[in-house]
Amino acid sequence: MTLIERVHARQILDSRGRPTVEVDVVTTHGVLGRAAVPSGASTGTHEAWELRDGEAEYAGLGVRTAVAHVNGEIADAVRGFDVLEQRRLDSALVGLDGSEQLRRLGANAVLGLSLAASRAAAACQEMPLHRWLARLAGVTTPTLPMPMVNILSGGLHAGRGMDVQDFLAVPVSATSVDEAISVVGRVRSSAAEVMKTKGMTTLLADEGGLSPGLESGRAALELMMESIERAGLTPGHDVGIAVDVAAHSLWDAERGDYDLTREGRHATSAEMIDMICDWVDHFPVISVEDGLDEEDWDGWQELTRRLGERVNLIGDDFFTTNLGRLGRGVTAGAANGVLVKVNQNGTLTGTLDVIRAAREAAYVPVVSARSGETEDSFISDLAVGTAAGQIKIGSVRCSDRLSKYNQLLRIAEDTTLEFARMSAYPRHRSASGSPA
Ligand code: 2PG
Ligand code: MG
Repeated sequence: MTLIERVHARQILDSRGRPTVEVDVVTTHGVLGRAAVPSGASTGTHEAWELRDGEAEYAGLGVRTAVAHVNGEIADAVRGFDVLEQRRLDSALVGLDGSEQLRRLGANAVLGLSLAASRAAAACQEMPLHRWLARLAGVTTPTLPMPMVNILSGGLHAGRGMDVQDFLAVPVSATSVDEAISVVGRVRSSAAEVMKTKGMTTLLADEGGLSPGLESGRAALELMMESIERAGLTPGHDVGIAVDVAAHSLWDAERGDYDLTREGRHATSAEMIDMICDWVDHFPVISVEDGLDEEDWDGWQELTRRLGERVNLIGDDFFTTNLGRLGRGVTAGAANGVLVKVNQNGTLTGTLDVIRAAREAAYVPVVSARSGETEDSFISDLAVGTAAGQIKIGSVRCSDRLSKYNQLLRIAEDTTLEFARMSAYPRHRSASGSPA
């Protein structure tokens, strides 16, 4: 049977050594579904609420209260629920919490249960998780996603060594997910070689990327170009560049502008837009995430007017995987893509709804990890099952990242699944000028 019999949550550690919630859901036939909750560093104000204990243990970051909520109130409420009825379960959880942003029970408590239940549901039906998620999402043709892979890190993931948070490689000419991972692996390794020859440190940032501490975005893009070429690949043709500015972390609320500390200057919204346009004009930048602050709506509209026909403009902190904010963005003509993070939303069903709404509005989704991750590879199945077309996991280093790449490789053994290639980049033209 597929009814929930037992629920057990525990406090485990994430890739930054910080506590997070793991939940086990066991059905009446003893089938186990287990899931762990990720955690961000550069977070948006409108994200679902991560409940932390605020006590001495782990410098206030313990999650024992959230764990107790799962083992107590949530377990009592969901016992007897059918794991096959994910929407019903998730709306019961949201109703039980009853607060804005799931503040009362904690989104980390609610999400842990939600994801674990879906794993149990897949296991009960002896179905791979991505197939079950496809069914929940109403997707008939799951696909393997194109990865965007972190090479250089800055911002809150690398001690603010660079102002911009992420420079990523997109293996645009890859014809399989296997090849895609191997191509970006070459770029990652050659970036380390280039940095060594320049006498730079090659220690790892939070997502396994390198942290060259360069003073400007342009300098980082030049390093990306050199790394791609040193790997024997052609920038633009073989490998495109994606950037996550994570501009909310640069926002200076007092001055109402952006603090580019490493560049030693402040920038207005218009200057940020000019800077991003300059990158797109001079480098094979095909995707820009959070180019502006989460409340800079006018700026987002202008950025979309200037670049929306040429590159993917992805809202992360801007949309926070929130249906209402995405809807507002669509109406305003702000951005043309949405980052999808399960813990920004708080439930699996809510996350699937955001992906569906994005698709209906012709906004491209990017299923994404958080900078604080565990060995849980749920998002790989989510990206495949929803046919999102893109996934952002981090660098090809560290087990918390590799668990997800490796899961993609496992899923890819099902040869009936197609690789999305560049389908999530409708604005991209290959070097020959023909649509990709
Ligand atoms: C982001 C994510 C992942 P964080 O900004 O896109 O790179 O970072 O989890 O810290 O929000
Ligand atoms: Mg981001």
